[in-house]
Amino acid sequence: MSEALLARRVKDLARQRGALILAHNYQLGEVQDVADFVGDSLELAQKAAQAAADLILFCGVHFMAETAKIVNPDAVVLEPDVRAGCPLADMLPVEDLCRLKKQYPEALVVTYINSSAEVKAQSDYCCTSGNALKVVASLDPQRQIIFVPDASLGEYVSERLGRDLILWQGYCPTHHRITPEDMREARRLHPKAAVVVHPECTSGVRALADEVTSTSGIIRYLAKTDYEEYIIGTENGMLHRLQQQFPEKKLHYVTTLAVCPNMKLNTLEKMLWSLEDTKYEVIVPEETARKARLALERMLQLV
Ligand code: CIZ
Repeated sequence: MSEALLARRVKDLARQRGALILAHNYQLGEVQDVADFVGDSLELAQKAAQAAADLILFCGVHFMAETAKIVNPDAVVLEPDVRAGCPLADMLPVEDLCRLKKQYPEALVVTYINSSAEVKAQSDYCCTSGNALKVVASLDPQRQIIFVPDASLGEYVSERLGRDLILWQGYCPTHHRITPEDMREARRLHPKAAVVVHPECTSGVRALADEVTSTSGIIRYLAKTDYEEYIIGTENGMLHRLQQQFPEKKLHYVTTLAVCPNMKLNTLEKMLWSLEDTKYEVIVPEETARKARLALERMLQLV
């Protein structure tokens, strides 16, 4: 079956079933193209919360689908492939966070959205890469802050705000595949390009960029600047959306290795099967969801 026919089937079935399709910026191009909305995890959570549909097909990784379920507990949230996890989220089991909280009983816990529902439920605030600076800056300067699980994002926030944070040594393996050597090579190949990277990249990579920002920030950066060429240092699925939105700009990856294998597990076939068989439903225990929702709501009130 051609990709176009498969895409039409997915769209038709979603319409028949009254399903809303949400896709993350890092999804395969063909998955993004059939979605009702494409965005970062915060934008997707907000869409899920406002969704009139009681069926949501969520194409991203597991913590994102879980977040959609937490903010819209009445909807049935489906993920096309249950194996689409997030190694960064898996680097912080909830037991480790509880131990850290015991070690620093006075500290507030700020948790990056790339985390499990159980970890969110043990947190005071959630944040995304787009609002981490704002969330941390809003907190009492006298309080210690535990920032988990991404140490690169935590270091970036700490440097920008001049504030010490208690960090967990988690990291995104995909963003850490981008090396300073790749950055220098990309700059050599495209000397006129502006370089924008994600804060999940290492400090050595961030230091070589013109701008460090989240995926929604990258879109805004391209919209407000008028370079002809850009080097984009994040998961490479982002270039699909950027190229559609800015066809006149020439875009380059830093490295072809920055591909998240989990994000790429969702395909048009699996989306169709998911809608046909109402699988795989995301379940979050009620008490965990209630506590996690508080941390998410505190973030949303600030932004
Ligand atoms: O928050 C997200 O969606 C992620 C994982 C990255 C970003 O910057 O948007």
